Amino acid sequence: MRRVLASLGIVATIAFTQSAHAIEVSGAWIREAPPSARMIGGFMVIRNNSKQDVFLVRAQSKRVEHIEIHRTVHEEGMARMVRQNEVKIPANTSVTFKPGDYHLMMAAPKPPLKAGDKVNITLEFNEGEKVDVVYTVKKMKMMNHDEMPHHHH
Ligand SMILES: [Cu+2]
Repeated sequence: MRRVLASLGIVATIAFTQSAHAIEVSGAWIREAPPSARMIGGFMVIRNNSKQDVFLVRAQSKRVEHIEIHRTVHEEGMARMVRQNEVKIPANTSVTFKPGDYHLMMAAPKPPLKAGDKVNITLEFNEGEKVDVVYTVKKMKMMNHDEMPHHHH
């Protein structure tokens, strides 16, 4: 009995820590890609409710591999994707990851993800903060820059 109560205490503590989080992630989705696609894009809105700037430094998942943080940049009419070591989320501000801008880029898993699938990705911020996010796979018929060849550094 004592052991059960102790376990419940731990659960309650974790729940409290998460609800007190200064970082909120919403609208998380991954674009459904054709089976031949090697890379897929992930998108979301990251809100920083704190008074300090935070930096997204890493994304990890058990379901998808090689997640990189990218930004599509436009130079002289050409779009290319540039890997980001970090993305600043200024204090009391939201940053939107969307097609043609900041995005997560990851290896397309086999078998391919289908619309409606859920993918857990952990976003890691500076100072060790981690936020677990559920991404929903959705269809999007629009052409965008995520399908362009990668720029490697
Ligand atoms: Cu990319």
